[in-house]
Amino acid sequence: PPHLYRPSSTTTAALPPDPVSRYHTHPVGTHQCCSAVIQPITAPVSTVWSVVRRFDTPQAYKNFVKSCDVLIGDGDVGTLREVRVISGMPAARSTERLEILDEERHVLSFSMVGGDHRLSNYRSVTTLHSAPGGTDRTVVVESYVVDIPPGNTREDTCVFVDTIVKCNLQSLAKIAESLAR
Ligand code: A9S
Repeated sequence: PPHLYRPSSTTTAALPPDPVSRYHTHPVGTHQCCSAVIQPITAPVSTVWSVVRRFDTPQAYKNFVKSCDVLIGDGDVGTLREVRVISGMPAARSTERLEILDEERHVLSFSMVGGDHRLSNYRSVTTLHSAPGGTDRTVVVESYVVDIPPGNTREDTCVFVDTIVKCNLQSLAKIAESLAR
C-alpha cells in the first residue's frame, strides 16, 4: 500500500538530475493558452545569457520595447520593471515582476502584473541550453502561459504572443551572434 512506501535515501539519490524541462511545465486553466518558441543561436550560452539575464534592460534585444524603468528591487527575484512599448502596438506599457533568475541553470522567468495590455496572468520562462556541435551553439526555449482575453480565441491569442516571442528571440540571436564574432 502507498502509505508504506517511503523513498529511501538511495531511491531519492537515484532520481535523475533536476530536468530544466520542469520549468516549462505550466498549470494551464481552461481559459488560458500556453505555447513555446525554440531558437537556435550560434553563440556560447554565456554570451546569450549575458543579454537575457538583464531584467532591467529588455530593450537590449526586444524591439517592441521603447524604454524600461526598474520600479523596485536590485535585479533579483521580486524586482519590478515598467516597460514602455513602441507606438502602433495594442498597448503602451506593462509592469513586470522577475520570478526566477537562476545564474547556474540559465533560467529567467517573469510575469506581467499590470499595464494597459490585455495579457492577463502572463508568465514566461526562458531557458538556455548548450547545443551539440560545439561550445558556440545555444538553444533558447521560451514558454509562456496567459489568459485568453474575453472575445479572443485561444488560437488568436497564441498567434499574437508567439509572433512577439519569435521576434524577441530572433533579435536575441542577431545580437548574441554579433557579440560572439
Ligand atoms: O515581452 C515579452 O517577452 C513578451 C510579450 C508578449 C510582450 C508583449 C507586450 O510588450 C507588447 C509587445 C506591447 C504587446 C505587451 C506587454 C503587451 C502587448 O499587447
